[in-house]
Amino acid sequence: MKRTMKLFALFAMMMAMFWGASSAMADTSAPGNVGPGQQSEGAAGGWSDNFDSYATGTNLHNVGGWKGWDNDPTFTAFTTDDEAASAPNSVDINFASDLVHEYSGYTSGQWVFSGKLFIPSSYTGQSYLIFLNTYADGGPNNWSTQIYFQDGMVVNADDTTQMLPYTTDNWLDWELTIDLDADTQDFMIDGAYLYQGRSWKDGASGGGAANIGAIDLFANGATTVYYDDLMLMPASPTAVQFDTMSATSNGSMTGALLALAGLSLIAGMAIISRRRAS
Ligand SMILES: [Ca+2]
Repeated sequence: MKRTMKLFALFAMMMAMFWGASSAMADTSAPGNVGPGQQSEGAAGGWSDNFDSYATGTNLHNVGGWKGWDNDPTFTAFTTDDEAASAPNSVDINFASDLVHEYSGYTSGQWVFSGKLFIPSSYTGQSYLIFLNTYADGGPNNWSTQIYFQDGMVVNADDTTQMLPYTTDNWLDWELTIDLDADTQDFMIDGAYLYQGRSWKDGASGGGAANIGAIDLFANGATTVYYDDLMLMPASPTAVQFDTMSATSNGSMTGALLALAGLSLIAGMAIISRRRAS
């Protein structure tokens, strides 16, 4: 009887964790979950979008928290299945695209903004990956990070001595680590640092805020580049793990994966305890 109760308790725990994991996955890209300030577990909040919850060919203006710059539909972008790091979709940033997603509540701590970028071999132009510490439709705006891709090089627009070569026709991993307390940012692409220890508040415009305001995927007239698997997460995985273990949704893919890992562990423990009992 006791063992039955134990197994039932384990089953209940597994279901609760699975529910937490499912909610976290379902929350992906929901505009309501754009920052820790708007989530139940503020300390471990995050955001992600893999563009797979939208139909292929979706105009992202005012969808999933995305919009054209200044809330102008002219600057929108569309999901596509021409390339995808996670199937079926990525987002196609080309010509007029100037696609913005705002965040709120990210005003302290250490965060990692990561994603994948695909630059076709036929690519021409100067497409930008931009982060702002302050964004509002019509302004005021303050830029922290402006990185462009041109003629085979990844370049920091605010210090063009900082550059790295890129490879084409494959998915490149990029990662921006932001320490809002220490006012630093590090940018890594394809396993190499473009820069480290650069100021976040004074990274581009200068005189900015300790705040993650928005990402801006700006084609600047260039031909197509694709982005996929965008994610904004706490730099410390411990915070996420605690959040997941309490079986609450944190709106993050990593949280969901940690929950699934926890599930496997509990299932393994159940098997061991059954073996011991028999
Ligand atoms: Ca995808």
